[in-house]
Amino acid sequence: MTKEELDSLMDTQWAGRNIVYYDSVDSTNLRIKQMGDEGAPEGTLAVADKQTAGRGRRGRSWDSPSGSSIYMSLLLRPKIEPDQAPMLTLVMALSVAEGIMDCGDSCGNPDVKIKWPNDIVYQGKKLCGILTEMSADMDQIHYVIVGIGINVQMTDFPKEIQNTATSLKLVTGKTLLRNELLAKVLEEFEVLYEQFVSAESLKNLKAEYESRLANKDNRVNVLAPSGAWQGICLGIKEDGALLVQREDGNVEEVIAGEVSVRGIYGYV
Ligand code: BT5
Repeated sequence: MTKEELDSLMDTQWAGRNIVYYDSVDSTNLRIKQMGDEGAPEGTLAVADKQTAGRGRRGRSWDSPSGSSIYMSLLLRPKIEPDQAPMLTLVMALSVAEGIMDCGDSCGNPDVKIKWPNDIVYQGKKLCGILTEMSADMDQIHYVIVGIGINVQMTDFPKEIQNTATSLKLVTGKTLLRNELLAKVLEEFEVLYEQFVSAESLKNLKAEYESRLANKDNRVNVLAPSGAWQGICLGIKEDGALLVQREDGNVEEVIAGEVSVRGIYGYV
C-alpha cells in the first residue's frame, strides 16, 4: 500500500482525494484532528500501514500491526446539527459492508453483517471497527473524523481478542489487496454520505442498513448503565437509534454511546 497506488485507484469526487500516508503513526484519527484544526478540506484522508496508539471508543485501544490491515480516517465538514453526527458511524458501517461486497470474488464474497452501531462482523467475530469523533460548538460542527480499522490479512491476534476478532483473510482464505478495498469503501461512502446529508437522516439508507443488521429479529442483551435487559431487535430508526422490543411489548429506542447490545450467546 503506497500513496501513489491509492491515488491511482481512487475513483471518487472528493472523499480520499487528498491522501496523507504514513508508514507508522500514533493514530490516524489524531492526525486528521490536527489537519481539521489547521483547515484541511473535507475528504482529506489519513492512511497508515501501522498505528502505535490505535484508538477504540471510550478509551479502548485498537490493535494495529503493520502490513495486514487498513487504518484510515476521513475528515468531514457536514452541514448538519452536532447531535446528528453519530449517524455518520452508521453511514460508514454500511459503506464498509458494501465495499467488502463490491470486492466480490477477490474478497471471497463473505456475507458480512453490521453489529450496531459501529462494527462489521462475520460469523460472530469482529472484522472492522469505526470511531467517529467531532469538534463542535453547542450548535455548530467544525469537523467530524470517521476512523476505520479493517482487519484484512491479519492472522495473529492478541490473546484478549482471539475469540472475538477475525480478518477477511481468515474468513475467506483469500489475499485481498488493501488499497482495492479502501478505494471501494470510499466510493460507497461518497454516495451514501450525500444521501444522508441531503435527507439529514438515515431515511434513504435504513432498508439497506437493516438488511445487513446482525441480530435483526433476534433476541439481544441490552447492557445499559441502569442494568441489563433483553428484547427483540427490530431494526433502526431514521435517527440511528436501535429499536428493541421488551417482553411486555414496549419498543425502546436504544441510543449508541450509552449502551452496548450483544447477542444472548456472546459478542454478536
Ligand atoms: C472500535 O472501538 O471498534 C473503533 C476502532 C477504530 C479503529 C480505527 S483504526 C483508524 C482510526 N485511528 C484510530 O486510532 N482509530 C480508528 P470499540 O468498539 O471500542 O472496540 C474496541 C475493542 O475492539 C477493543 O477493546 C478490543 O476488544 C477489540 N479490538 C481491538 N483491536 C481489534 C482488532 N484489530 N480487531 C478486532 N477487534 C479489536
